Amino acid sequence: AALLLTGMTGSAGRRPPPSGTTLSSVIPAPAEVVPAPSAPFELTASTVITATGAARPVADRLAAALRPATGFPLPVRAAGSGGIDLRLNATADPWIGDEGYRLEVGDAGVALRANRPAGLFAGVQTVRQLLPPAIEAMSVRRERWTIPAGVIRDRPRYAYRGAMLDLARHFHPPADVKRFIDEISRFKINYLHLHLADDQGWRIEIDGWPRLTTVGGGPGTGVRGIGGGFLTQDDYRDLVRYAADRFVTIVPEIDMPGHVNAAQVAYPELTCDGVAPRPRIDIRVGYSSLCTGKEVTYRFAEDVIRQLAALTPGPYLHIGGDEAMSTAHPDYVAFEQRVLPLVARYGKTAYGWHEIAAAPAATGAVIQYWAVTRDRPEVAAAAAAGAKVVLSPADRAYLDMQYDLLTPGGLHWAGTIEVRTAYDWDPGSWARGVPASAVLGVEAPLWSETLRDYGEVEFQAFPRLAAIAELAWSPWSTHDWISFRDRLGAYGERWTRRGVHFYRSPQIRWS
Ligand code: TNX
Repeated sequence: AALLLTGMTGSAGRRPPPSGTTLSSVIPAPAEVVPAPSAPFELTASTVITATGAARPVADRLAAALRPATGFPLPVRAAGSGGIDLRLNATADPWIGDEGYRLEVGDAGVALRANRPAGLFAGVQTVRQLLPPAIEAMSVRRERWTIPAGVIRDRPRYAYRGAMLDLARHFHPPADVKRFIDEISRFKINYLHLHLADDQGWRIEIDGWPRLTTVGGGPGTGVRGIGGGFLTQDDYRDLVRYAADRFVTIVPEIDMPGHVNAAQVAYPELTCDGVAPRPRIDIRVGYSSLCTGKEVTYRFAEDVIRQLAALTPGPYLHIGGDEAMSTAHPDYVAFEQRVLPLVARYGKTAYGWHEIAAAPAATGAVIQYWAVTRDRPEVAAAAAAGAKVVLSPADRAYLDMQYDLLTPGGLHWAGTIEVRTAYDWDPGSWARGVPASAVLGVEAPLWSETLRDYGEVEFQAFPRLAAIAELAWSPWSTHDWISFRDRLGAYGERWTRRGVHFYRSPQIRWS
C-alpha cells in the first residue's frame, strides 16, 4: 500500500532530514506511526497542493500556513501529482471515523486521506509538525523543507477535547480569543468553552436585558482600567465562524444560580429582596444566588438560554451550577430541575459543573468534573443513569493553577501543577465509579482572575494545554512521560518562532 515510497534506495543517505523532526515527533501522539526507511518528501518551489470539493478550504489553509516561511507559491489545484494531495472519502477505512485521518509520506508525494473535513484538518496539523520548526517563521527561511517518510493512522480517543477561557474575571477581546483558537486547534482541541458571566462581569449582549453588558461589562477583577468589555452578538457570531473554520466548536456558559453578582447589580429584581448588591472586583466565590422562588428568575434564565442557543451551532450549552453556596440545597435542586430542561427545549444538550449531578434532570446532561477528590458518588450515580462526563480535575487540568509557588500568575487553591502533573493521569479511570464509557472527554479550564493580558493567558496555557490535548486525543497505549517530555522540548522552538509566551518548565529540555 506504500504507493508513494519510490525512493527506497540511493537518496536516503545524501538527503537526511535537516531537523530532528521524525514521524514520532507529533503532539498529541498519533495512534499509529510506521516510519519508512526511505528518503523524506521535500517541499520545493514547484510543489503543488491538490484538493477538490470540501477538501479545498482545508488545503487552502495548509497552503497559507506553509507559504510565509518557505516563500513557495504552493498553488492549490484540482489535480496534479508529486505534491501534497488531500482527499475525502478515498479510504474505505471506518476506523478513522469523522475526525481521524491517514497520512502517507514518501519521497514522491504526500497523501492525506479522511472521511470528513475535520479529519483532514487534524491531518494538516500533523503535517505542520512534521516539517522543521522553522516552518513557523513569519518570513522566508532557507531550509530543507522535508517531511519524514512513513504512514500515520490517527483518530481521537475522545469526542470532546476542550479548553475554557474565562472572559468574566478579565475580558479578553475577540482578537485574543482568535489567537487562542489558532493555538489550541494545532493540538486538535475541538471545543472552546467560553465562561461568559460571573460575579465580577457579564460579557455577552442579551437582547431585552441591556444593562447586563452596559453595567456588567466593567473591569471584573482587573485594575487600572483593564479587564472591562463585552461581546456584542455580532462579535460572538464572528467568533463562532472563526472557530468553525478551524473545526473548533464554541460552548457558551452562563453560570447560574450562583456566580451572578454582576447580573444582580444590573437587575436588582434578580435578588430576593430586590436590593442591588455592590459591584465586586475581588476573587471570592460562593456569595451570590439567583432568587429561586421568583418567576423573573426563570424569565431571565430562559431569555439567556434561548438567545445563546440561537447563537450556537454546536450541541452544548453550559449553565454553570458550581459553588452555589448561597443557594439552599433544595432550592438549588428545584432550580436545576426547571432550568436543565429549558436547555433541551431550545435544542441543546445541557452542560454544567459537577454540582448539577445532585438534580435528577442531570442524567440527560454533560457533567464537568472539577473536583480535586476522585470520589463524587453523585457524579458516578448520574453517569450510571446516563449522564456523560468531561474531566477537568482542578488539581490536574486547571490552567489557572500556578506551575509552582514562584511562577507569577495564577492561584494555588487546588495545588501547583507542573507539566508532568498535568500529563500523568488517566481521564478514563480518574473519577471513581464513572466508567470509561461515560467519559465524553477532557477539558482544561483557564480562569482569569489574574490574567491581565493575552501574554499571561499564553503563559498559563502553554505548555500544559499540550499535555491535556494529548490526554484527550491520544490512545492511552501511547501515554509515556519520557516521550512526551522530549516531544514537548522539541516543540518549544515552534512556540518561540510564533512569539507565544510559554512557560519554560525546568522539567523539560527545551530546544
Ligand atoms: C473555582 S472550579 C471556580 C471558579 C474560579 C476558580 C479559580 C469552579 C467550577 N469554579 O469560579 O474562577 O475556582 O481557580
